[in-house]
Amino acid sequence: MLKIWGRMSSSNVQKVVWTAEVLGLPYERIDAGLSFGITKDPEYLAKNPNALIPTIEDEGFVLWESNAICRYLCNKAAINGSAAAQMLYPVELKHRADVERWMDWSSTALAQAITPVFFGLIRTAPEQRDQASLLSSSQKTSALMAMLDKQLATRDFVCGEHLTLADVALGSNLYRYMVLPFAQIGYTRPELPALQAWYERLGRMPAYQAHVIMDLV
Ligand SMILES: N[C@@H](CCC(=O)N[C@@H](CS)C(=O)NCC(=O)O)C(=O)O
Repeated sequence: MLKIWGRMSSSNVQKVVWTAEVLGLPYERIDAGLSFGITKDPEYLAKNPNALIPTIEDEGFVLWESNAICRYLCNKAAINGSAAAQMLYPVELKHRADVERWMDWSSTALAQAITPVFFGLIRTAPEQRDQASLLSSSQKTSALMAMLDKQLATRDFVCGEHLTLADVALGSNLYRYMVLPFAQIGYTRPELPALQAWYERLGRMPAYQAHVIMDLV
């Protein structure tokens, strides 16, 4: 059976579990990372020398990097004729490139922008926070969310009218953006109506409710 290492509070683990759920794949998840440890054990490092989560093992094949894992799971399910896989990761060349573009953007732009304010507000004591850096991170994240808002003004999901891996890659940090206690640093999120509507659309999906919507830790 597919094995997934990683704690559920990780946005990158959430993507993998969400993908497995939409594909209907049976899996075993092993808590790892932060207080769960494991990532620096020699056995784990042999699988993932980054000492990061997630990592998967599927029939002896080991893979890390969350976006690569999501694509692998879809590609494998598609070989077995899964309609869900073809929905999540479209085969048409340009549609697929669009999905991959937003997946890359999720890791290289959005995750980089939001991480300082996420760590500052959730994992740092108030007296140790760097207010200027957290404000800057909030503003950068909002600027990127405004781009997404524009993209979503003419479609229900990031790459069209149905859920794809682009939504999965972006959805965890979207949740964080929606619920982070920005007021603690005197910041107010801008009104972004299409982003809000997309968030509510994802929020009606069982896998998002079960694996993304949770207390931030
Ligand atoms: N680019 C990697 C990033 C992996 C990553 O940074 N994982 C974080 C959690 S989101 C981690 O392992 N943090 C250390 C820990 O949990 O111990 C991916 O997408 O898989």
